Amino acid sequence: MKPEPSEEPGPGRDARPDPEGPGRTDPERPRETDPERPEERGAPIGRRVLLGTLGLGALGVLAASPLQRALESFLAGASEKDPTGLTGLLPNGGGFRYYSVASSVPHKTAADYRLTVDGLVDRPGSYTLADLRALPQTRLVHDVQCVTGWRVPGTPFEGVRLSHLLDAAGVRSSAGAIRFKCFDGTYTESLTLKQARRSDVLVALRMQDKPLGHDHGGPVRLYVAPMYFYKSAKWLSGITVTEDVRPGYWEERGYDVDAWVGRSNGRDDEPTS
Ligand SMILES: Nc1nc2c(c(=O)[nH]1)N[C@H]1C(S)=C(S)[C@@H](COP(=O)(O)O)O[C@H]1N2
Ligand SMILES: [Mo]
Repeated sequence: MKPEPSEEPGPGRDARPDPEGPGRTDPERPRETDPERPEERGAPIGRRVLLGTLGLGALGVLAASPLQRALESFLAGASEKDPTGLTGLLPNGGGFRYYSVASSVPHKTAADYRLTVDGLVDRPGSYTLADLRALPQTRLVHDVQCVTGWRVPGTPFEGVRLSHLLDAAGVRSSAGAIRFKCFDGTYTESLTLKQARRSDVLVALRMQDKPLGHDHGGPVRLYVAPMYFYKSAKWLSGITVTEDVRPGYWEERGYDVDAWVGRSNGRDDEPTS
């Protein structure tokens, strides 16, 4: 049996851009009537509990790993829709939701993980996990905000500043943007060079003061503190310096390329950085 993905579906599924822009949706509207906003196809709590059992649980088993993951996805999904907030007190709620546009993602360890840096640079190269761990680490604590509405307060991320890797590679003067690739084989992201050089943009190795687990995009994910969480590409495998910005996976499907929290996607959330 093929489980129905309940969140951010895989390529080709309801993946049409919303001509009005994602932010125009009334958040109170039943989400399942709005296929143009794939990230938001949730359901009120009653339906969500039922769907969670059939859908999110199955997704957890399929795309993530064990029961624990399925439980977390389920509880996080439930707490997002629960006006009382009581489910937020349940163990393992966490506030995070598991998202992957790929139905399965290979696991990478210190033995086989590589991050390549190439494109418009003088010194293209490749980093192992040990290489990245040996570089200066920066720890930042900000709220995480997903464009579908959920927010997780004060989450520590730690890793190497992207600007450090760019400086090490020697970015050429013709460069204007960065393209990010992921080892899930599907997801992509982008930043302008100016955004990428900000001190609150990390190639993150740790989250919540633990090594980044597979479900959160480990061993290495991008972390773009001031932007909606879709910018923070999980399972980061490639950094390519380009001339111009190329829209990423969700951006080709209607999300804003400049994803500042509170100043994009038609939303007015409190900034995160
Ligand atoms: N490779 C990859 N990165 C991704 C995504 C994805 O589907 N694949 N989803 C994005 C979105 S929309 C969000 S909200 C966050 C979710 O991160 P989490 O699964 O750690 O909660 O990852 C972002 N990075
Ligand atoms: Mo998101």
